[in-house]
Amino acid sequence: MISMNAKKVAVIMGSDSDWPILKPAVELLKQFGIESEVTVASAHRTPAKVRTFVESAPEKAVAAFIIGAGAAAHLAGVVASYTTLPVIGVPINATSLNGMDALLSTVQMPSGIPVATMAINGAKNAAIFAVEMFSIADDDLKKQLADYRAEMVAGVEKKAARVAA
Ligand code: RP5
Repeated sequence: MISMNAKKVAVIMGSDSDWPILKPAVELLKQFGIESEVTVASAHRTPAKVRTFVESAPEKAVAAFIIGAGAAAHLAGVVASYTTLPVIGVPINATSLNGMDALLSTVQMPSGIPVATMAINGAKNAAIFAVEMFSIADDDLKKQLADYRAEMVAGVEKKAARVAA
């Protein structure tokens, strides 16, 4: 059984070439004090590794997955098939189709096995979404999210003032 304190995020990418896109998500999680475990495993090239990693996640206190993959990006869906923990998918722009291939492969899941799909290369939103889920039962994370929003507003206002000057 997952403890209410289980807040680790497992981050899986289909290739090491996806890391520059996923790295900001891991950094953002760290900023919120959320631990992550990162690995490279491919639905196509290393399917056995994917299954073993996902099935061992609960005993490592993993409470959600962030999955990034490009091309025919089945990885998030395959991960979702092995777990009932929430799976957040990040389609990655890795081919001449500019990420549309990955977006459609990630988002068009058959009914019953959901993947919460972010924008193409939208890794930071994946991290924020995970923090939002964890914040449901964590007032400190709620406060951190409110501060993060307030900083965003201040940043936008600062830029707006520059435009208006
Ligand atoms: C996918 O194919 C990976 O997630 C990556 O986005 C894409 C290209 O992989 P490499 O050929 O760079 O290893 O499986």
